[in-house]
Amino acid sequence: MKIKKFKAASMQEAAIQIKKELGKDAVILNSKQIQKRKWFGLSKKSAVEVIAVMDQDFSEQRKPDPKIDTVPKKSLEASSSAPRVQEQEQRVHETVQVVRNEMSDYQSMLPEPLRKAEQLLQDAGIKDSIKTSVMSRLLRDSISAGDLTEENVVRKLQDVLCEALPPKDRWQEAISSQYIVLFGSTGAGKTTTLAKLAASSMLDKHKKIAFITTDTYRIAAVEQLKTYAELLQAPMEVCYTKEEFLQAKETFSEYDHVFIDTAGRNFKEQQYIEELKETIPFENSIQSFLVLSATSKYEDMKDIVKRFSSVPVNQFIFTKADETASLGSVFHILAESKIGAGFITNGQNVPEDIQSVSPQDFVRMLMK
Ligand SMILES: Nc1nc2c(ncn2[C@@H]2O[C@H](COP(=O)(O)OP(=O)(O)O)[C@@H](O)[C@H]2O)c(=O)[nH]1
Ligand SMILES: [Mg+2]
Repeated sequence: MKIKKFKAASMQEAAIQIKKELGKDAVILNSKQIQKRKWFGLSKKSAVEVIAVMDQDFSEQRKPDPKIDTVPKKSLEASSSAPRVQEQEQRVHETVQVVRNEMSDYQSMLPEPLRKAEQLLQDAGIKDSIKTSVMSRLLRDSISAGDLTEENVVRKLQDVLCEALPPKDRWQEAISSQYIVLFGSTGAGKTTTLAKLAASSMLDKHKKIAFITTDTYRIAAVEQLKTYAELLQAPMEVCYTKEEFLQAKETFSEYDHVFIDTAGRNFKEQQYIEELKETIPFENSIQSFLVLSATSKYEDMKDIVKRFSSVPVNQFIFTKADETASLGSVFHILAESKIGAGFITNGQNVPEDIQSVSPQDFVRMLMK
C-alpha cells in the first residue's frame, strides 16, 4: 500500500499528480486548503494538500457493509465509469481499514472533525467493522460535500448511525394496548420497569390500571409487585396456570391497561419460554416487551434475543443505562434486529427513571 501527501495549486492539478504517481485507482483520503509560502515567505498563495492512497492488494471479493455503505463514494475515476465507482467504493472501505491497521499516524492524518467522530465511535464501544464503514462513509461524504466542520461531521455521524437502526416507526410505540406484558431474564428489571410504566399511565394519563403476575416461583417476586400495586391502589391477581390467567384477564376486562409481570427464570432455560407461551396467549390485544439490561455483554444479549425469537416481541426495553459507560452493545443489538426500543430506563426510582426514545434520541445517548 502507498500513501502520499500531495501539494498542488488546485484539486485538478493534485488529481493529475496523484494519477501520475499512484495510478488511476488511487483514493483520496483527505484534502484541505493551505497557504503556500513563496519568495522566502514574503508572499502566500492558496493551494491544496491532498492525502491519497493506493493499494493493489485489496481483495476484490470483500463487500462493504450493505446497511451502511450504500452511497456512491468519491474517487478519481468515479465520474468516468459506473463499475469503477463500485470498485472504488469497496476500496475506500478497505483503505480505511488498512490505513487504520498499518499506519500508526492514521489519527494524525485525519482532519480534526473526523478524528473527533472516530473518538466518539470509540467511546461508544462501536465494533471495528461498523466503525470502519461509518468512517469511510464520513470521509467520502464530508470531502465531496466540502463541509468538514465538526458540527457537520457530528451531525452526519448521527444520521449514518440512525440509518443503521430499525426504522423510526418501530420505535416509540407508547403504551397502546389493553394488556402489556414484560419478559426477559432474571434481574433484568422487569418488575421495576412494569411499575414505572403502570405508575406513569395512572398518574400522568389518568388511566384505570391493574396488575397480573405469573411470576410465582418466588414469594418475594409476588410481594415486590404487590407493594407497587398497593402504593398505586390498583388490584392485582396472581396466576399459576393459563386458566387462571384467562380468568384474571376477564376480571380486568374493563380496565384501560393491565400490566403483566412474568417469571424471572434463567433465560437459558428453554422451559421458561415454553411456559410463558403456554400461560400467555400472545395476540393483538397484548403488547409485549423484551426487557434487556444495557449492562449485559453483547453476546449474552444476542443469545437472549435468539432464545425469545419464538415469542412475539413488539419492542425492546433496555434497563440500567445509568450503570453502563457505553451503549455500544445496545446499538449492535438494535442494528441487527428489526425491533425498535420502546423505552430506556436509567435508575431505580419509580416512576421517573424511564424514557421513551426515537432512533435520534438513542444515537444522541450513544454519543454522550
Ligand atoms: N441502576 C438501575 N437499577 C435498576 C433499573 N431497573 C431495575 N433496576 C434494579 O435491578 C434489580 C432487579 O430488578 P427487578 O425489577 O426485580 O428485575 P426482574 O427480576 O427482571 O423483575 C432491582 O434492584 C432494581 O431496582 C435501572 O434502570 N437502573
Ligand atoms: Mg421480577
